[in-house]
Amino acid sequence: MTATSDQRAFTEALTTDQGIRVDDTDNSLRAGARGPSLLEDFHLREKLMRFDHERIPERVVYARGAGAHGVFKVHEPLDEYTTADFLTDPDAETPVFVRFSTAQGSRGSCDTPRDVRGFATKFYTRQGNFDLVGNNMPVFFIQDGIKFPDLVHALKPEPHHEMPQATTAHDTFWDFVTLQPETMHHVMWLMSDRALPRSYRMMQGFGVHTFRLVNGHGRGTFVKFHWTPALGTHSLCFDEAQRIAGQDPDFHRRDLWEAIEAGAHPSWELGVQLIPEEQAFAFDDLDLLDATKLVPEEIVPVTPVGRLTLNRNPDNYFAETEQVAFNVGNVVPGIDVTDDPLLQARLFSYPDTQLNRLGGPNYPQLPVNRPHVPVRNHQQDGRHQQRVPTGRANYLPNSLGGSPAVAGPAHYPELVDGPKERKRSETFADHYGQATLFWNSMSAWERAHVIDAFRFELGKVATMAVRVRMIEHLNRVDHDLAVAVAAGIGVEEPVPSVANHGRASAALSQAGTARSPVTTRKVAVLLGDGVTARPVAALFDDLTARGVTVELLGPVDGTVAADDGLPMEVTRAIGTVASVLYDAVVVPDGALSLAADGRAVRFVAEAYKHGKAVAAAGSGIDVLHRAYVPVDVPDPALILDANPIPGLLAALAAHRNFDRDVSAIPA
Ligand code: HDE
Repeated sequence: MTATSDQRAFTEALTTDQGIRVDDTDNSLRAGARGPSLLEDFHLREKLMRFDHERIPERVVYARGAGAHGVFKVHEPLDEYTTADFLTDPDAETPVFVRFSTAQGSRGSCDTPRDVRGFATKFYTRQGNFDLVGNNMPVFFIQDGIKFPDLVHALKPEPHHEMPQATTAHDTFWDFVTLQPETMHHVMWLMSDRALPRSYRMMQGFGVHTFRLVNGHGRGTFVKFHWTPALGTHSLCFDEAQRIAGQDPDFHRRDLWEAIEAGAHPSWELGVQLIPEEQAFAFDDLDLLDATKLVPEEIVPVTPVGRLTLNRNPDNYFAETEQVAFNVGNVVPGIDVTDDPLLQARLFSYPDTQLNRLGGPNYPQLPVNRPHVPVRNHQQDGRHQQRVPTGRANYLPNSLGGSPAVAGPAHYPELVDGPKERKRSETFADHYGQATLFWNSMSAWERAHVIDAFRFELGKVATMAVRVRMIEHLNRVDHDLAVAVAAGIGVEEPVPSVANHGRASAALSQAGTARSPVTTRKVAVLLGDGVTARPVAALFDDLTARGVTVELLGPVDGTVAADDGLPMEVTRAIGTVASVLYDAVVVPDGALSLAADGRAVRFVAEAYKHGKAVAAAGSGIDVLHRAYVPVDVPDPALILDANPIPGLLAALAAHRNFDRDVSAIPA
């Protein structure tokens, strides 16, 4: 949306909605200065009426989000597979709007609960809008859309008291999960660190379903869409995510906004897994139409085909991020849906929900939803119609007003033949194999986090029978996992049942993510009077030049007196922030007061506990001692060198050291 509409920085006179100038917007019209307000005050009535009607229903799921504008460019023409123009013309710069979101919480909840994240992209192509409405996890809880209301009812706050908010750690969710074992694979993802992204800019996206590409000869190819972030796929740990929820509930939307404002435009590679239609049944242990399964990258590699870059923040949250209306059914020629029963149900649900949310059938006319190509048809009237069609012929065929050509692409002529029946395919029957695959693919620290997450969530479940049922399911995923979780939640150790198949897929682990660019990572430097000026200045200049954000935290706002006798300006007072808002902490030499400052000690202890880079020199090391940081344990992210910059850069690029034993750190 361009800033053509209302400019908030009014330079002209204030008016009512009718364009009438307003003489006073601070005092209502009264019968005498102390008398009652008068009904005839249309300005007062209009102002209050407009205020009273500001809210629209929030999304029934994925209510809390953050959006951004950007562009997509394909690398090489994909015309062997599709006629979609934006995938075949490398010169085309396709505008996009992306909305990231959490799924469970309401609009005013926080950004960092344990949750799946939405990654929805609207491509304004030259052939109309294509919406790729995906998640940051490649599979979904259920196989058939008819279960979606049950799933969402179970995971949302419980209906009698509307608690708890934005979390699955309660009885109804786990009751449902344990009675609907097709959820098992997605639940493994949900209990992993994938549910706690460090940033929207550092998470993968997936179309989840199998879609279909169709080329100029009418040949179809099954496709799975993947987004891979340029900054690597990185996560918070759970303790950190919980603390952030209080420190900065807007953590992810702020992160996205600030990066784009700073010109650090986040980008993702679009990748495709292509599967010829003849190979639809080539996989023994998965059905391409089953959204609870992924196709391991080792079996069908992901081919990078294009780049998405987000380069502009919305002008207005409501007009754009709130009113954007995605629909999985918005597919352009050359892309088609498949018979996945989850996808089929979504085809109904998305446009239906917009009618409720946006109040009528004309929501595609809203600026953020409008295709960037002409819209010509005889759809008419309805609430909030913005267009003024001319002429008398509002039907087809007609001989009185001209007729648009009816020459769109044909639907993919898939052969459909079968009895009408309410039945799941036998090929959807395995609910545990890929849950085991996921578990087998995790590194040691990832497994430890998964066990902790299960213990936390099930530990909040009051109904013992539900806990016991979940252990039975986990026992079919992996016996050791079940034993470890059971031990934490007061459930008897299960006896081994099913043997682990032993297969793994390296692509599923975040431990394998390559070292990432350090741009936009955040480093805190703790200051106090006497701090050594020269190393702090060198660190600041070096890291800032590499695009790292360095903040100097003082005991209070203003300055500290550095060892060179000069005042050193602080970025902000330590009491207004917390270590969880940074990726690393540096405690320089010379600031003797820090070791006696509980806020500094806690800052360091917590950063260490959360696997972050901690660098210290001279008297700064005393703060580490007070924080129980074991300075003698070899640790690539514990940097005690005279020049901490190389170590810090390496640790930031590695994201975190989650291999530390932090069980004894009191934070
Ligand atoms: Fe959605 N989903 N969904 N969903 N979904 C919505 O549409 C629904 C599913 C996803 O930023 C709603 O406009 C059904 C899978 C995202 O605006 C609603 C089913 C995946 C977003 C809806 C699914 C998603 C939504 C709520 C099962 C991952 C946010 C508001 C058949 C691939 C889009 C709205 C945004 C939003 C229904 C399953 C992702 C109610 C019935 C699978 C990212 O229409």
